[in-house]
Amino acid sequence: MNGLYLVTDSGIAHQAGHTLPFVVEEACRAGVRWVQLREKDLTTRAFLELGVALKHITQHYGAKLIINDRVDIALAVDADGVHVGQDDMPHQLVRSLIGPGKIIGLSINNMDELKAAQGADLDYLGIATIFQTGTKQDTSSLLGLDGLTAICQQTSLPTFAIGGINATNSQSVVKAGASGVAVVSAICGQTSPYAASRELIKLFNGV
Ligand code: TZP
Ligand code: MG
Repeated sequence: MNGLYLVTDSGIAHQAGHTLPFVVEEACRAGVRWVQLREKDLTTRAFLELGVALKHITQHYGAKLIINDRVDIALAVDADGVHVGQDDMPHQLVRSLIGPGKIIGLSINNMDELKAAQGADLDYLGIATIFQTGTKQDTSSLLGLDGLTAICQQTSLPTFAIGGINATNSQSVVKAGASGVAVVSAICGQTSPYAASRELIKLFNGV
């Protein structure tokens, strides 16, 4: 499985003229096998409906569907897992709710948060924020490639780097030690999410 992780933002998809299910279908068709439904401005009902739609698409392509923040939605759509940040439901509680067979990802913004997560029952770490991004307003301070390397060297968990990653810099991120790259605008905001995904996968495989 390649290490490209699509994190959704339906606002960015709409600005580019796409529905979110279209973006996810095109990305999966191109080979993306990790999809995170991350929506901050939707009602519970709309979030759920998108979750159901994305579950059908990801299941068809054999891609993992991870739900950001919302354990209830993950359970309701039988997603593959949940991604939480430092201010969300504690990952131990997420595990007790979703069970041992599901995936849990945790966002890590610095070395202290990494230390706190050492030995935890997690499946991967999201490492934020690597580069400047217009997608998320309240980002942590930028790690850059050196900060990313320092964190990746201290964990044996798979790591997905996120924040400002695109076709120009993705290979440097993998070379810095990340096992995968997570992107929002580099797929959701592109004229062709299919072509953008193909290019990112090609670059990933070429490292
Ligand atoms: N967490 C840290 S930065 C970010 C998230 C969800 C947004 C990344 O978006 P983009 O468009 O890939 O820079
Ligand atoms: Mg969160």
